[in-house]
Amino acid sequence: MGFYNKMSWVLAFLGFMFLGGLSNANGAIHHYDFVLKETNFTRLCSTKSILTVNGSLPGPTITVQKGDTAFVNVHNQGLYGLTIHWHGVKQPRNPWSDGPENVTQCPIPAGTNFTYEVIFSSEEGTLWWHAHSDWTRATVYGAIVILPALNTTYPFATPDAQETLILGSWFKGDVMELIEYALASGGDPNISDAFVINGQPGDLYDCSNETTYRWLVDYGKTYLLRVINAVMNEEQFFAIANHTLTVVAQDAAYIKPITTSYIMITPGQTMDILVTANQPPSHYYIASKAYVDGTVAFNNSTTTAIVQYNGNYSAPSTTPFPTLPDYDNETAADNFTSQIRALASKEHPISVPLEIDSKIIISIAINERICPNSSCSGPDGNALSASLNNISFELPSVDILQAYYRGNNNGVYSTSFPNKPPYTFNFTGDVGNNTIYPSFGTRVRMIKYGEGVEIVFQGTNIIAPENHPMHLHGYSFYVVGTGSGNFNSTTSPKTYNLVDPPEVNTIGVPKNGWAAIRFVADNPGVWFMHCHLERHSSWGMDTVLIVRNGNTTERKIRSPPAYMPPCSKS
Ligand SMILES: *[C@@H]1O[C@H](CO)[C@@H](O)[C@H](O)[C@H]1NC(C)=O
Ligand SMILES: *[C@@H]1O[C@H](CO)[C@@H](O)[C@H](O)[C@H]1NC(C)=O
Ligand SMILES: *[C@@H]1O[C@H](CO)[C@@H](O)[C@H](O)[C@H]1NC(C)=O
Ligand SMILES: *[C@@H]1O[C@H](CO)[C@@H](O)[C@H](O)[C@H]1NC(C)=O
Ligand SMILES: *[C@@H]1O[C@H](CO)[C@@H](O)[C@H](O)[C@H]1NC(C)=O
Ligand SMILES: *[C@@H]1O[C@H](CO)[C@@H](O)[C@H](O)[C@H]1NC(C)=O
Ligand SMILES: *[C@@H]1O[C@H](CO)[C@@H](O)[C@H](O)[C@H]1NC(C)=O
Ligand SMILES: *[C@@H]1O[C@H](CO)[C@@H](O)[C@H](O)[C@H]1NC(C)=O
Ligand SMILES: *[C@@H]1O[C@H](CO)[C@@H](O)[C@H](O)[C@H]1NC(C)=O
Ligand SMILES: *[C@@H]1O[C@H](CO)[C@@H](O)[C@H](O)[C@H]1NC(C)=O
Ligand SMILES: *[C@@H]1O[C@H](CO)[C@@H](O)[C@H](O)[C@H]1NC(C)=O
Ligand SMILES: *[C@@H]1O[C@H](CO)[C@@H](O)[C@H](O)[C@H]1NC(C)=O
Ligand SMILES: [Cu+2]
Repeated sequence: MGFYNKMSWVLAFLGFMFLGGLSNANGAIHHYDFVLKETNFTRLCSTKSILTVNGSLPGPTITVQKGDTAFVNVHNQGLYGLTIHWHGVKQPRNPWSDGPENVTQCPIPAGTNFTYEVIFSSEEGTLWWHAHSDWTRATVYGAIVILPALNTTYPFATPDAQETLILGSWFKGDVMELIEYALASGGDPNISDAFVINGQPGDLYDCSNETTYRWLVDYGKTYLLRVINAVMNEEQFFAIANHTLTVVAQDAAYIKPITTSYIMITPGQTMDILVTANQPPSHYYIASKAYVDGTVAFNNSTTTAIVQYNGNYSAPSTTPFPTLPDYDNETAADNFTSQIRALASKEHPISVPLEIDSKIIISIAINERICPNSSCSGPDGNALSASLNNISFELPSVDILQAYYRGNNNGVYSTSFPNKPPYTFNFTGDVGNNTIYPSFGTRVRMIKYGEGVEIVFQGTNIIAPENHPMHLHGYSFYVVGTGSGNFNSTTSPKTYNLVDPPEVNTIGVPKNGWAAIRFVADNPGVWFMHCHLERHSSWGMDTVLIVRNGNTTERKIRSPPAYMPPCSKS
């Protein structure tokens, strides 16, 4: 750490000398090399080749201080093109390095490299990075740790040490083949074969006894535990036997501490948790399993790791196991999420927009795409699909950012994403057949620089209602309200929390309910917005917000880097 920090400061000085105003003036500069390559891993009694960064699962951790910049040179030595996304990093004015395939860049072709400039600004806490091409994020992911800036500290006693646990999915087969097959057949993709903690399934699965992840702790110390949900398709309940969790941050923003025995965390979210090793020195299970509120196929298994105290004692004959809520316990999930409030202190203030210029209501639905002769394996012989405001998003083959920036849209996208659902009906009741079939297209919503924006996500009962973790790139946003049933524009806003709403980048929209978010559109760019359940995103539960330039240089998208990966003419 010491050497690395010194290197950073040398580099920061050089960066200041040579890059001048290009980078965040106050922050240090860090450099990372990510080598994407196929690597053999043995899990669940069999060996297979997976795509990794630098041969490890999870990949390397990026550690910075608030306000720093990291240059990450991605060398693609894999078999196909792909991109990397820095989940939750706002990247002020710099959509060029955001990553979603064919939204802000075309894939980095195999055999080439591309350097991302990851610009940190107000984020402090934990974020993560992952591949953003098809289902490659199943194995290409890692943590981002953002420490307090120089001369500042945590809004709680400085922890003695830190630990990161990343929850993930493991598939025995090839994930790229799996999603290609699902999209071609129209049916549900196969569920994963295991969940993993730091790449290990844990000893409830076959052949995993010896490799279960162990977190070594010293009695009496307090740890800052960073939990990241990188799972592909399921929300998670997570707990540690006999240890109390004190949740202090979510999505790299501080919250009022929540003392709890378990958390519910959706794919895309992160939580920072204080854990004190104050139990009799022994071994204790950490466990995580799915929380599912819909009638959908899901992985119903449990991944484990072990908290192991350092010292001399005999290992317990039975390792205590935590009590996790049942997989379908909505009360338990809501009880936890309803407690989350921004810290909203003098050092960590919030600024919720009170004046709203753009009000957008977005219905979220699972749909069907009609197949000729009912030849698909989804419902009614159709293919499964998904939509926002009844539009199922289609990725273009030239990135939207480039088309927008060069001013030659040329049919790449249309700006007609609607402000509200095309039909109004009882979204969360008996929806009939009217909105089962969406329309298809690459429709984006334009937003003026500086506007106060409110988006109400309205869950629907179409085909298969469930919780949808909606994620917005380029921003974090305030969750000012959530509720069950239909959003009512007269009564629902009266329930808003404008005092200490949590500031996040991913919000679980309750099953057959709604969530209202607010933000100021002060980051010009092309920003993907999508469900972080990977199968829903693949089916079209996505759209793009284009935030226009403001009227000064500091309010405009930066010039593109000298090199961007080429878009092939296919
Ligand atoms: C991975 O394993 C396969 C089959 O076991 C083997 O053929 C291949 O050479 C291995 N690759 C590497 C990079 O070790
Ligand atoms: C990375 O890509 C750039 C642009 O194509 C190229 O000039 C450079 O040689 C590459 N560097 C490495 C280390 O591959
Ligand atoms: C941090 O604190 C040190 C010592 O108190 C001081 O010399 C330095 O200027 C401070 N740096 C910043 C960026 O505030
Ligand atoms: C380890 O593996 C054995 C044999 O598969 C199994 O009986 C046992 O329950 C596993 N778990 C532990 C914690 O030993
Ligand atoms: C862990 O908690 C359980 C249930 O509260 C208790 O019975 C057990 O004694 C505890 N184990 C240890 C090692 O403290
Ligand atoms: C999931 O597993 C639990 C027990 O582990 C079981 O009670 C429940 O029925 C299972 N649910 C489904 C949908 O398979
Ligand atoms: C659901 O979880 C809550 C809170 O943990 C608990 O009180 C309740 O008994 C659980 N419900 C069921 C059906 O287990
Ligand atoms: C959440 O659960 C705790 C403990 O079971 C209980 O005291 C509290 O009332 C619950 N809160 C809500 C909002 O349901
Ligand atoms: C992205 O565009 C490229 C062509 O530039 C195309 O080959 C690729 O299939 C597209 N990706 C997706 C996910 O549509
Ligand atoms: C919508 O449908 C639900 C479920 O049938 C029902 O409880 C609710 O009252 C309906 N709402 C309206 C506004 O009709
Ligand atoms: C909805 O569509 C399905 C399949 O096309 C059909 O079987 C069903 O009767 C329709 N229901 C209504 C209420 O129209
Ligand atoms: C909204 O709630 C008000 C007050 O309960 C009610 O009069 C109105 O009909 C509701 N609006 C809709 C669209 O359901
Ligand atoms: Cu979803």
